[in-house]
Amino acid sequence: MKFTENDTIAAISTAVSEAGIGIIRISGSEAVEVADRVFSTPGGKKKLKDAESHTVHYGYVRDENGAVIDEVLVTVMRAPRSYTAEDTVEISCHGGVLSVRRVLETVLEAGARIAESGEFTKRAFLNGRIDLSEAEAVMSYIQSKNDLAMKNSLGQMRGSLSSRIEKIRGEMLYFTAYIEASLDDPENLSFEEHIEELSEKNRGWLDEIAALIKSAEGGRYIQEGVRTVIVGRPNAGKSSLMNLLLGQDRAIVTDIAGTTRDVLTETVTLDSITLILTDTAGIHHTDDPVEKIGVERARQNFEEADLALCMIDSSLELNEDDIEILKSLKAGKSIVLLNKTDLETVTDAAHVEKYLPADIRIISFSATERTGYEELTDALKDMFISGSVGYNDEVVITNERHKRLLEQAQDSLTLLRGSLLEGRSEDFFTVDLMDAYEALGKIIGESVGEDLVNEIFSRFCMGK
Ligand SMILES: Nc1nc2c(ncn2[C@@H]2O[C@H](COP(=O)(O)OP(=O)(O)OP(=O)(O)O)[C@@H](O)[C@H]2O)c(=O)[nH]1
Ligand SMILES: [Mg+2]
Repeated sequence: MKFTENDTIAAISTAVSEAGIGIIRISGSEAVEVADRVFSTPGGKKKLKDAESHTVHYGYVRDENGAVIDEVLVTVMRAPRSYTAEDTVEISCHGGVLSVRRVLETVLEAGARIAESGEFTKRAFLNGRIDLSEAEAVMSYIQSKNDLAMKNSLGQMRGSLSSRIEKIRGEMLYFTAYIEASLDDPENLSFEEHIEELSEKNRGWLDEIAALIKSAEGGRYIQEGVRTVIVGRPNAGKSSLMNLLLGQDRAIVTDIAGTTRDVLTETVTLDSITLILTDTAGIHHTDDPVEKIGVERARQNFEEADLALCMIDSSLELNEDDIEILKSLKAGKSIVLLNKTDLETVTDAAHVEKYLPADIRIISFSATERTGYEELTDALKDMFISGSVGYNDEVVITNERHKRLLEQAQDSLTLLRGSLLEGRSEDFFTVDLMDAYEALGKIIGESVGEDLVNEIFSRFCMGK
């Protein structure tokens, strides 16, 4: 790839808010010179250009008139042993919003250009220190909402996905080369006797790719969270459940049916599973125009959710609204909570089961007493993360781009399987093998275009 630039860039790499310290990162061929123009040690003699790599220096950043802007520590990291694989200087200053900005401005006046979003990581990629999937994992790592997401992206940052892709690609290349050679020199080399071996390898590749694609399903839950909607008739205790899960009184709870009118969404992480939790208005038939809109919104959220938590008031008989909701619950995407079990039971699991269209878990619950809470979190883990990254070291695909490319490779290898079964000629094999090889290559960033690379890195945050 040839769109490498190494002009010197700079940006604030920490959050811009009042904090203990703020860091300005400078990277590029003139990083050290630029830093030397603004930095001086107390004695004024020491120059960063003479400093060894990976050393820290105390001193001041001064503006062009020599006035001190901040007291700082400067870290020098020389190419290629830095995040970008270029000469890099990091200035740690006092973390005031204004002071950090002033230091950045001074660095820019001294010859650096402001970095674009993700440009440091983009350079690490363009300089070959990390591949594209590893760079993308850096972003997922920063955005992780729970331990599992963090663990998975950390693994991918360190090459857990890349190494699997590279292994398969290496094997593909070996077979392609052998086929090409036998086509060139049919007298001395024959691929005939390797066809069985290729068929077997292809089965292995297909299995491995299918498993990775399958992991993407859980991957979305791990990375982004499970879109969860709390549904039920008015007064069933939906908002009480919302507050219980959030650990704070976020939604209004009253004994008046129809308290919640609009949808309310909050993100919460319970024991390594993240829920994007939506409380809704009680679903029922009403003529009130405001309530009607609320009920409509509730239904729409219910349709689109990954998970419905259906609240049933166990102290009352099931009514039409309950029954309608129970009938519309989907297998694998619903849990029924028999709420208010601290009161005398009128409706039990057997009553509810009659209306369920599938085998759906029913949990005895009390939002006020917190009964059933553990059982609920266990059920959530069973449904959304068991068998994936939490319990073993499998790679989980959390990136849509990776998933699409894996599917492309799968299509090509399926064609290859057909050609092998039908006993077609060998040049058919190489075409499909090479298509699959290229699709997998794009995951790690081989032969991807400049536009795509720019697009991917533009989604990063500033200073990363
Ligand atoms: N005894 C008992 N009361 C509960 C329980 N959960 C909720 N309640 C009470 O039931 C009433 C309704 O609770 P909410 O959480 O507002 O119910 P909701 O489903 O959000 O109601 P709407 O927003 O009106 O649809 C309140 O008085 C709660 O205190 C429970 O487990 N046991
Ligand atoms: Mg409510």
